[in-house]
Amino acid sequence: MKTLLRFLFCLTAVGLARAADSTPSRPNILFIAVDDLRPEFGAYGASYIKSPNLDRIAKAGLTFNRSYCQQAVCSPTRSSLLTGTRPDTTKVWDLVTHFRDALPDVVTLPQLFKNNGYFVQGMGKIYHGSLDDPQSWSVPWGTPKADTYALPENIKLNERRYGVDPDGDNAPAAKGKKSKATKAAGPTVPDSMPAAKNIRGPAFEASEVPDNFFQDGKVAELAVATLQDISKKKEPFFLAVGFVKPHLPFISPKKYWDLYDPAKIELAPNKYRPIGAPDYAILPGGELRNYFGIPEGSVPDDLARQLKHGYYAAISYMDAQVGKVLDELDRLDLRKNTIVILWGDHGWKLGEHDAWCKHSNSENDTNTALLLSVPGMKNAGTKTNSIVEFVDIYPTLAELAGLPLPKHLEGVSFKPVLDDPKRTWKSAAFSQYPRNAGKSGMGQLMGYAMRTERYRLVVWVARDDHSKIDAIELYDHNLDPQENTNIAKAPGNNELVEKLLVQWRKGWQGAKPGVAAKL
Ligand SMILES: [Ca+2]
Repeated sequence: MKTLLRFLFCLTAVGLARAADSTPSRPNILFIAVDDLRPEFGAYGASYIKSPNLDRIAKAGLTFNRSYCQQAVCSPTRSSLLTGTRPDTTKVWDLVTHFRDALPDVVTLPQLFKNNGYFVQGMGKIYHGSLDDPQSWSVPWGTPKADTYALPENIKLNERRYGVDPDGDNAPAAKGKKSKATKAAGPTVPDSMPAAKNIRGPAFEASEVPDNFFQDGKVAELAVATLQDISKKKEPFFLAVGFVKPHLPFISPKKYWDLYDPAKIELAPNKYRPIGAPDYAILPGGELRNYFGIPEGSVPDDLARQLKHGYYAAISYMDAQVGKVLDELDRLDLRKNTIVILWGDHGWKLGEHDAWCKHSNSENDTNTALLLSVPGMKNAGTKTNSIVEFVDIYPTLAELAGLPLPKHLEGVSFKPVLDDPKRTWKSAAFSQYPRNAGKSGMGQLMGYAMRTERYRLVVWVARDDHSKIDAIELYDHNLDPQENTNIAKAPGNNELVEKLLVQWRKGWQGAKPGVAAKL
């Protein structure tokens, strides 16, 4: 009898051990969002920008050269990424609409993790402004308050501001409240808002203050403290940490400003609008002109150099804060079971096309920074040219964590690209941007962009009738990577445009891996 009992006990013990083996612990997720960071820093080959900590993530992960956001401005791109759907589904084309208006029951990316047993916490800029989503978090989202400027004269200048969204996107001061006028008129187009010129403080500043004087330093400290706390929990965590630099104003403690020699900062070579593009394709950037001392018209070269200096310094400042969070992850020995993802919410134009902003369908604005590090990945430290979209981040993280994919998703997990960074993937990425009016009295327009491996096609259609085309842009990245000349009407290109239009009409469903022919 004793022998039989011992035998049964052994069987049970083996069975339990097997069960434990077959359900490995789920990975933690460190989800880092960076505001207005374009894919230009160390990991992207721009060694003149000091970003040792972003580069650490790249060294332990994969760097995506062809990652594209779905609409190049804060709330639309974030709403799209975090719901895994595109702007025409979220109906968030502006800075005041919440995605829950159109998608009341959508399960967001952090919410999916919460619903599957994760402890989910968010801090800093994750959703835009005050458009938070309480359902996404296990505990309320929060951000430490901090001053924007450190120098007294700049604080005074900034106190003149009124009636402008705090994000600096030149939108109304709704601050999360919905503007009835805006809702009735359709999407808000940031650059078309009445100009509120020069009402903020300066566009850049360097001051002798500690890192935690500004918001990003405080958010890093909160993230470090939170990691210590949540690492003691039984359940895995999803920690979302949002940094607001290098968004305007380009401000950082002076030690980061001093990393750069202004004489070595190169200015954009293409200080002109794309030749042959419609006037509305690229706007000069009302956002920058909200800041004190920014003149109308082209930005003079000496000011351009100072602005770029400020942007680079702000990247280095943000990078140092990312480093504090990574250090704590290492100190707590969590890295071996934590996926780290870092993304910039869209690109930016630092003088390219004579513009200083995002808000367009151009490569400068839609091509985004994306780094993804998965413990034990075999291709750590490499780059990929496979085309991915921000809507793909949701299914990718869910698949990596072994979570079920909701049906509403409009992206595709790019986990196979992690295993084979050279593989052929999506045949195109799609972005969009609204404009107020076309040249032919067509009323409100939506520009829908399609980026294939070689071309960028942008089709500007009437908002209420997509069969009405106001203008087409076409750029050949093999010959014109800066998108300086629209060749849609160039002699001999009719057939190419028609061919690309066929692919464009198939949209994102037609560009999934293995579906469409490459162009
Ligand atoms: Ca942004």
